[in-house]
Amino acid sequence: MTGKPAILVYDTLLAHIVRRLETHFDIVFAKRNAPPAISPEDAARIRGAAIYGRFGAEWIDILPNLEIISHFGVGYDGVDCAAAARRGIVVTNTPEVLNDEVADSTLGLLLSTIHRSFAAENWLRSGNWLKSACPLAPLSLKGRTVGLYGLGRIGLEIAHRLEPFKVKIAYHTRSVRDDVGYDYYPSLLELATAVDTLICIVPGTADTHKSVNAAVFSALGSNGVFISVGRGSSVDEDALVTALETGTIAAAGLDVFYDEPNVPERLMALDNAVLWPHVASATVPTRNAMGDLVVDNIIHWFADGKVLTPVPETPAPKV
Ligand code: NAP
Ligand code: 8YV
Repeated sequence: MTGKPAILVYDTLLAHIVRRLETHFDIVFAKRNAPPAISPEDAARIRGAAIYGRFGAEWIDILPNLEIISHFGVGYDGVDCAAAARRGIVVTNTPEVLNDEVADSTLGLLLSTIHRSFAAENWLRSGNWLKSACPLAPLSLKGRTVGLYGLGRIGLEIAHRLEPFKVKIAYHTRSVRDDVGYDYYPSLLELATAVDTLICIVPGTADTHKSVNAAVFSALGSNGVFISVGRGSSVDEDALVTALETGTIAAAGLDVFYDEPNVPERLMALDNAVLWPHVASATVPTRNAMGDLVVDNIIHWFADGKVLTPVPETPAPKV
């Protein structure tokens, strides 16, 4: 022990983060998605945590001197912010630095889903092209109306990227925005009824939990395309699979799932679904930028008691 503040770090966190943290702090590694396994001595000396995904009361309650939880990712639905707030612990996340990457990925997922790029490449790689032309993609982006469920930092970047594709754009959020000209719908069902393409980019919360359900898919319709890049918890995944199997909707492109990394076999068997392993922000430059924000929040906290990006549930002095 060096007398430096001790930081608990999930063992699968980006190496870039660990390298930077090691120069300033003592590191105590912990297994992610496993019950806490830490000595009482280490638990007592830990003052910060660099984590991602789940970090619940089972961790917070055994770290008596924890001051900051720095989450790698803008969505921090796995962190028990209520438990942190009760203890006066600040939680930080990594907003803004990934907006463009996720928006770019979303357009890629949308186009891959509509043009069935995966099927076309498989057609070539399997040698079928030597025998016959690749089957036509049944759908096109041309003439579509795209609804955004969520129009925040990332949703707005997605909308801006959609404009050159000459599609109509609409959205549903809890409060209407006065800085955009897109059609607003006060409910998700009304939005789904009005569009043929739905992009989910809302946080995982109690309100959004399984909000994209069978009624929404029915309203989206048989020419419907569903793109999921927010949280899998916002989607009734059984209803989605059934909608794809029965032709209630035409296709889906999914970057997030209800029980990651587990994906239902019924979904894996479908040829009208594009499935990505939660990679919308997964490029080296963007993940390094996210990682820098994780580290800089911790460095600032111990240097001057301020942070760059506190979450709303645990307000703290900002740099
Ligand atoms: P943000 O700026 O906070 O935007 C969230 C948007 O969702 C806002 O427009 C908000 O508007 C809307 N919203 C929230 N709750 C709602 C509800 N119950 N009903 C309708 N609309 C609701 O967040 P962001 O930075 O854009 O990120 C959004 C989410 O994307 C993150 O929380 C994360 O879960 C996910 N994400 C996924 C990836 C990936 O790799 N796939 C990467 C980054 C982020 P109102 O407050 O007006 O309702
Ligand atoms: C990351 C994300 O994959 O930022 C988010 O909310 O979903 C992605 O950028 C994830 O948070 C890292 O676990």
